[in-house]
Amino acid sequence: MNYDIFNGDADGIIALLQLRLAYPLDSQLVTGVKRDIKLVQNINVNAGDKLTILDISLEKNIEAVNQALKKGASVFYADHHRCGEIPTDKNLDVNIDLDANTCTGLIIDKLLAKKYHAWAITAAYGDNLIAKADELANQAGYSHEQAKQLKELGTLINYNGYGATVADLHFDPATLYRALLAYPSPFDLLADLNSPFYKLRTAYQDDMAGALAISAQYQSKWLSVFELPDETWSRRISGVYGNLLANQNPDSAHAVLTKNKDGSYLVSLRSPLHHKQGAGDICSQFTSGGGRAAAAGINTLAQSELSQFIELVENYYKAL
Ligand SMILES: [Mn+2]
Repeated sequence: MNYDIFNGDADGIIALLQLRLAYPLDSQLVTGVKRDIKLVQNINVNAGDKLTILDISLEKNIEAVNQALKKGASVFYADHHRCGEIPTDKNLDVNIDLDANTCTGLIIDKLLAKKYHAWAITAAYGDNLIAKADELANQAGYSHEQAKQLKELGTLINYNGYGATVADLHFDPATLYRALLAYPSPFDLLADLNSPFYKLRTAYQDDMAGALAISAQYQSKWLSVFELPDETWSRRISGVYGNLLANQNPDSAHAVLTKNKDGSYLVSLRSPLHHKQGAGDICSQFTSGGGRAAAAGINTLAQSELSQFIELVENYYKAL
């Protein structure tokens, strides 16, 4: 059995998209909302199975990966999140790069010698590596207008991954992946007025209007905190809204809070774009937190922990 296990965001979807455009394979898709990163544990592995795992932290999946290897499966792993100690096994092919200016889509792009380069650039835009993606688009000879289109597409696919459950999303990431597989180039997708791009664009504009109408509940030189209501649209827009805020004010960190059903907060933290560090380490100090240096989150932060969180973030960036 082949399993394609991938994060449900733009980077995860487009990493797999490039791989399967290059090497078509009948596989079972395993994915979820963007925050659902412990995906490897969801499958029942047998000897001889082939697992392709993309854009989810090895550290968070290490037990399931080790178990799969022990059962005789082979694993191809590509990612750019915290990895912890990487096991050595002849059946484990690891392609991990923790550089803050790369993403899984770009790691796969390198392996495929830029075969689906426009898609890879779209993944980089989707993972909010705007400067890097601009540079690659320029090097590849795309016009400013084309780069803008890839940026919008990446942002929209990324936006689709945010939600508490797949039911919050406009497209199940597996469905979106299958729909995108019809387009060897993102420009083909943009040319198709019936493509998911146009549905996502309208939905995004509606959700973003809701977020922009809310002002900061806390603001200092180092951090701004925004709280969105307990609504489906909030859970969809929070991460992308965090990216927008980070791009607007690159010297400050930004946290977007969304109320969970139990009254706790779902937290999206973006480090200042000019200091892409610390977010993952800060969020990891909370039980349900994790992520990368530039972008991280906490699944459940108790209301009573909010002031502690704000203090941690401010002390971290103040000290830089
Ligand atoms: Mn990624």
